[in-house]
Amino acid sequence: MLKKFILIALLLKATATLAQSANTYQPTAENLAARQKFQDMKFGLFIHWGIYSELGDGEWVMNLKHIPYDNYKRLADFFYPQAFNAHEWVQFAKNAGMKYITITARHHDGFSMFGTKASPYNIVDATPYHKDPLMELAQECQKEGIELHFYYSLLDWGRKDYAFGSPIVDGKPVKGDWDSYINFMKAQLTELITKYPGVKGIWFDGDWERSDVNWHYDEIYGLIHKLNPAIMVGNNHHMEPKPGEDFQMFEKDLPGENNTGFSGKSKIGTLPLETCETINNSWGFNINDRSFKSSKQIINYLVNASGRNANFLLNIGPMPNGKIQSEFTDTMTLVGNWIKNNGQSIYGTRGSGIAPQPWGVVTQKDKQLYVHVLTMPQQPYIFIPGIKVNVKAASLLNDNTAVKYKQQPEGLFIYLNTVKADAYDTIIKLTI
Ligand code: JFZ
Repeated sequence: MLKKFILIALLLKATATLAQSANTYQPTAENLAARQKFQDMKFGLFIHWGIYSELGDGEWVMNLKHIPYDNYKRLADFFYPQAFNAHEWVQFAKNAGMKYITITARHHDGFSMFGTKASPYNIVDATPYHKDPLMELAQECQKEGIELHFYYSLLDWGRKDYAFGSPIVDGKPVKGDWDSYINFMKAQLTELITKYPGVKGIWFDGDWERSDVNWHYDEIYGLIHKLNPAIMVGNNHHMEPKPGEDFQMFEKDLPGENNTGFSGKSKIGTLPLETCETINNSWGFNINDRSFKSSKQIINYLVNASGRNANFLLNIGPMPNGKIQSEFTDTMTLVGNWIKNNGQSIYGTRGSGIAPQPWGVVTQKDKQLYVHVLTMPQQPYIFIPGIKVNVKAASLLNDNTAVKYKQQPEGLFIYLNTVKADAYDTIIKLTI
């Protein structure tokens, strides 16, 4: 009886400490510095690349086309990205004005795009390529001063230990071995963080498939921060951030919007923000998808994200041979040229606290406010409500010509009649 009581008391204490440790995540000074740097970068390249790329139908192709796992696995037998060149990818990102790369280390299909001891189903051991592109990318990123983050899927369409709650789907078991699966992920995450130089973030996805389950985030996030306290942990669970996370992400929505239906539960919190969108309608390579966004649309999205205090992570799906299709390169060259001239109004800025307006947004860096007029208004002026600080000067960012303005208690009027409108974004710099 007494023994039983002591056991229960001990158990209760253990659960209490566990719950506490999960809820009392204290980011280290290095982590807080990493968050600032993350926010300064503003623009990142998202890359979805895997054996699914071979089928040219997106990263969900196994699921969408009902390809049994054992058939799908054959894609590994002939995955040979002969034209993959880490230097080209990093140059693509740099030329586009991007400061970091987030790449799929393992997507829902469960195939590891890196060399791993935790599973033979990986690019080094299971393909004739026998090389580790993520290692080459990590080294190249370090050399070129680009931050590297890894996308990592929580859900897995192939592993036997990844338990499904519902009846068997395409041969996936109902009963798994959850502890084994969690340990597998911890082993892989340890490799990703300790073996690859300069990794700065982990981008989790797939929680939403089994939102009922205990993902052991306290252990997983705890492990990541123990291995490297500065790592930025984010999770695409479409909910409010959980303890142990370092940034909050939005998928296909600017913070505050919910066009996708994904962002309904994610109230904007206090962590750094990031929103992802893709260059056409697909994440992984899709040979039929020609709904390419224009350079103007991409710049618009970047500016709108910056004005809402968020980073923009723009996705491309490279081809199975490792090449990036020319349409993407062409568009991103235009975006990069624009950023070369206007980057000071984006990089290192924060949201100004001024709400988005029908004509655009305002970003801020120290004593500068950058007024981004994305849509020229009908009337020859714009009004910025609620500017209380004294505006000392206003000029056009691209040629420094003075811009007329009038400050009133209710806000600031900026007169555009003498201003030459820019095709992408007319930027007026205010000194406060
Ligand atoms: C997820 C992935 O499934 C997708 O393949 C891609 O990697 C993207 C960036 O992230 O997309 C989702 C996630 C959740 C839902 C839909 C798409 N959802 O909850 O409906």
